[in-house]
Amino acid sequence: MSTTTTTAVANGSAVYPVKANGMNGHKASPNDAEVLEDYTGNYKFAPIHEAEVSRAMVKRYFTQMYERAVSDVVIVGAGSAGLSCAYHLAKSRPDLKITIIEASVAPGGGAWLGGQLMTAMVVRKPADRFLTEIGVPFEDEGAFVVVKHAALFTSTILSRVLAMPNVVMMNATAVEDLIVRTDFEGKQRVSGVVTNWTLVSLNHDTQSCMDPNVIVAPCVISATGHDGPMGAFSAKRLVSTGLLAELGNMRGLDMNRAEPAIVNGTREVVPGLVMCGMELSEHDGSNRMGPTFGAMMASGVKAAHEAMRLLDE
Ligand code: 48N
Repeated sequence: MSTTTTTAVANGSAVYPVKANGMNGHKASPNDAEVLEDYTGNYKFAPIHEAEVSRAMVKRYFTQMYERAVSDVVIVGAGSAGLSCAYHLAKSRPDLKITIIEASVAPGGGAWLGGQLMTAMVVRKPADRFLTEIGVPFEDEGAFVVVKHAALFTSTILSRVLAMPNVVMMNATAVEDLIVRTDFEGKQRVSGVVTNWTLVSLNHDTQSCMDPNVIVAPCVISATGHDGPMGAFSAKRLVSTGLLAELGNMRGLDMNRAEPAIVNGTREVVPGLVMCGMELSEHDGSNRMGPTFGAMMASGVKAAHEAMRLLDE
């Protein structure tokens, strides 16, 4: 059924024929209806059928889910470290299929605000070079720089990462386990991640047997932070699976010790798993740095280098 109706448009504007979009396969297109960007009360959209919206989303999401079941790199956590890693890795290796898994609906982790919910973000030099590279303006205070709002960094790095053709991000999706394979020498290697919708992962106590999904990848980068509902996820899982004897547990705040320790400690902590950002402070027992973010950016970049080394082995 496809009918053409005409709609008188008020305020003396011309009358535009608007063709209703029946489900008989007629696809709405802009030339089916004069679309009016008229803010005098006559704003008009091209016609659509609700099912088209659903199909546009479902087709894309599940196609990428199918294609990314085998990825080259999975990055767990889209906070400042994970996103900085994704940016540098995707830019350096556009051939790699990089899949980011982020448990929250809103990616960005703790980098939407500075300290104590205040808005400015402090970044110690030389990490300001990363801000310059991605195009985030800042005020220079000598030994450090200040981004006027942390969200300016996070929204910029997010937009840069999501614009990269080889990057797919699945937010509201949790990594709830690691794929660990044992080779013929008995050596265990992380070979991918186990995923579920975050709302499911957080409700395993309310409904049993809600089994997960998997993504296999020769390299997993874990950047799940030190707090939050699933903070330090991989570090804790390494302990419970016996791949790590015990957690180092993050130590008290010491900016001058913490930031170089996190950057220089960024590494492949077990075969196939690179760890970066504040999750590393829980793994290694290094200090926390508090409301300064340069180490997250530099650690993310180093994790990208570690991943490239690992993949080239
Ligand atoms: O921002 P975070 O928490 O982690 P980082 O390491 O990127 O940045 C840490 C930084 O914000 C600080 O904590 C600052 C520097 N403060 C230091 C201090 O001394 O207090 O991002 C981690 C992301 C979050 O978005 C989580 O939702 C996500 O990881 N996440 C997960 N995503 C998927 N699966 C999981 N299991 C999971 N766990 C956490």
